[in-house]
Amino acid sequence: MTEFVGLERKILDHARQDAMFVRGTLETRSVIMVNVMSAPGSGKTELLGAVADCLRAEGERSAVVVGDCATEYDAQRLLPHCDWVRQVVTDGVCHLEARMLFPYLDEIAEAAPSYLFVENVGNMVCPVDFDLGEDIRLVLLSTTEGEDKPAKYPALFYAADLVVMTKMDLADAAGFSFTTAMGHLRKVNASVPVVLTSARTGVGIGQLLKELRVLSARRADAMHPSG
Ligand SMILES: Nc1nc2c(ncn2[C@@H]2O[C@H](COP(=O)(O)OP(=O)(O)OP(=O)(O)O)[C@@H](O)[C@H]2O)c(=O)[nH]1
Ligand SMILES: [Mg+2]
Repeated sequence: MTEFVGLERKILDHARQDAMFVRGTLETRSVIMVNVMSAPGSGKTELLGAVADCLRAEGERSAVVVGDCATEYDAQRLLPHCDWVRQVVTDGVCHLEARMLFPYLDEIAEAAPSYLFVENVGNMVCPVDFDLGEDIRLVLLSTTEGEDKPAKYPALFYAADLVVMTKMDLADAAGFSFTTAMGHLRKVNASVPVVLTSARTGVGIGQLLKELRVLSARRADAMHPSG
């Protein structure tokens, strides 16, 4: 048992150091990293395409690393929208880890995006335990998956810096109750900002970008309090 605990601590220490390395590297390049986490199919890729379009329209560059157990489908979908995209195929692993980003850090720096979005593997349990070196944790809840997800997966919603309710265009058809969902969310995270979006209609995408900018500025102030 003692040996197991020792080994677990060593693994976690390594993971923490890896995350610190990623964070430090991106910070020196003024790249804000957003770790995007949610259930499979809740709309991460579609949302990131819409956000990247919005950034491009405002003259800013975006980069995405997308993790999936198998296929490069999501990277192919994002290519027309983003300035730099890479797919990490995890071969069945249910989350991304900071060290998986190491091979791409030089390329990301060269691409000079204002935002690096990391679309984690679709999963509401495992990704939250792994710090990737991100500045912002973005968590999605889609109108088609049920209002109770914050209650069922509290660790994920507790860790969120920003929650996005996606597929609002389907809310009525799915019988989604915003009030019920907010009730569940507020029990696990009383203050996290919430944005309602539809990647199909474009509703809320500008607001999401605004919230990301507020969080980025707050993060920069925390890192350099005097500046
Ligand atoms: N109507 C509607 N459909 C959406 C919206 N966002 C995503 N979808 C659809 O929902 C499905 C899943 O969306 P994805 O963006 O692939 O979801 P994901 O979270 O990236 O999925 P994984 O990468 O498999 O975890 C696709 O068919 C999308 O076209 C939305 O805002 N409205
Ligand atoms: Mg996806």
